[in-house]
Amino acid sequence: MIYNQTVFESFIYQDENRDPRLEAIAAKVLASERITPEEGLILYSDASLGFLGSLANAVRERKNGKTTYFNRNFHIEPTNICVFTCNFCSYSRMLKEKEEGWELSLDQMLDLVKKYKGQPVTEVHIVGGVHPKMNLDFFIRLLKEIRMLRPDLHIKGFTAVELHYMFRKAKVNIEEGLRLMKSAGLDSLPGGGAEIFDEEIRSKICADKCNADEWLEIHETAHKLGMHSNATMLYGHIEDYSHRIHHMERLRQLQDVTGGFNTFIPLKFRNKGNDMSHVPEVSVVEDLKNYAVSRIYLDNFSHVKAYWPMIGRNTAQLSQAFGVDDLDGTIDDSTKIYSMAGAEDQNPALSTEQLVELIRESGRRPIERDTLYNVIKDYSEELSQ
Ligand code: V47
Ligand code: SF4
Repeated sequence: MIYNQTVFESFIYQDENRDPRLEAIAAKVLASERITPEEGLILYSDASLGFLGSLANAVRERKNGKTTYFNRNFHIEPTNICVFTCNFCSYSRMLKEKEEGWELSLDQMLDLVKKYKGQPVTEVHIVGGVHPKMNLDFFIRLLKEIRMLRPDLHIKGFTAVELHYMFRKAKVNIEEGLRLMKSAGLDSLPGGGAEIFDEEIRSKICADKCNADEWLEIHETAHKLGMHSNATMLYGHIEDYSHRIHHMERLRQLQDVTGGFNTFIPLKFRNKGNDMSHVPEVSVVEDLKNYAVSRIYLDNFSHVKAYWPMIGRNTAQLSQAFGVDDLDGTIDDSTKIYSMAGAEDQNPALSTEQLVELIRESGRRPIERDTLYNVIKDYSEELSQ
């Protein structure tokens, strides 16, 4: 065990306001036992930030030691035109609002890939709106061409929402569609589109896109075909703690069956420029609490990622003491999803040196990984210099 259990327990049990329910939860977590949904709710409602941080950090260090991972990737966002109307989205434009929208041609996207020729990126992340004219055939061509240009690159692309729409239009079922995408070069799926699985909340924030069962079915099928994927949760809007626990419970259950999820990524709702601007954003304390409860609850997920372009560099640093072991990538400014929603980093770009320094300053061991968490480079050697 990497942490000192006796010191940890005495820290927890000496709390002046000892709560037997929290003590029982801590004992379970330290014994690597799974907590129940009810216990998850107690953590959200009644545990102090210090308690949550200590417990989440114990889980984090048991699973990943002092390591914080990052990768080198770039984004392709084929379009921000979208047939759906998610109320929280600041990014999408409808076809009729074309002046603010973009749609990249196949050649424009391939030019982006060529721009990274010779650069040590290991992943391309393809994500965007849902354009009615960009169909399955178009994306199969894109995947094949990227594969030819960069056979070494891991292609992580297309949320379950995008896939659900393009498969339905092409009249193929989920398994056929995923097999076609996989043989064209798709390696894994990003975690987007999950939002909140509770159908009542979902109907209020993103009524018209694929539902929770469909999202989960696409990920389950991908896992069965040997593809990995991520899972997100959009939090801090009109949901309550019970909806977050329900969301994570469904993910935990699927992960028990397939083991195909790499990483859990909580996404903080940002309120600029969308139809939910009247909903205030939650505090940094709430962000840290949420990372910690996720880390404790999702006992079968190896990694919890803080997506720094959205929460900012300072919270990203702090999050590593609250369960987070992954800070995504050294992305350049090729993503607009968060800058359009009011994120801290309007032009998200961090060099490898800056990201390594940010991790090092937090007392963690920076390791560059590939998409599947194979180690590319251990930067801890450079720590002592
Ligand atoms: O599903 C949209 C979110 C997601 C807002 O898998 C918003 O490695 C906050 O899934 N405030 C797409 N969030 C991005 C995504 C992602 C990002 C980074 C890494 C990975 C990965 C996946 O963006 C959407 C939605 O939940 N989003 N608008 C907003 N206003
Ligand atoms: Fe479209 Fe995705 Fe925005 Fe929803 S979140 S409107 S599906 S781009």
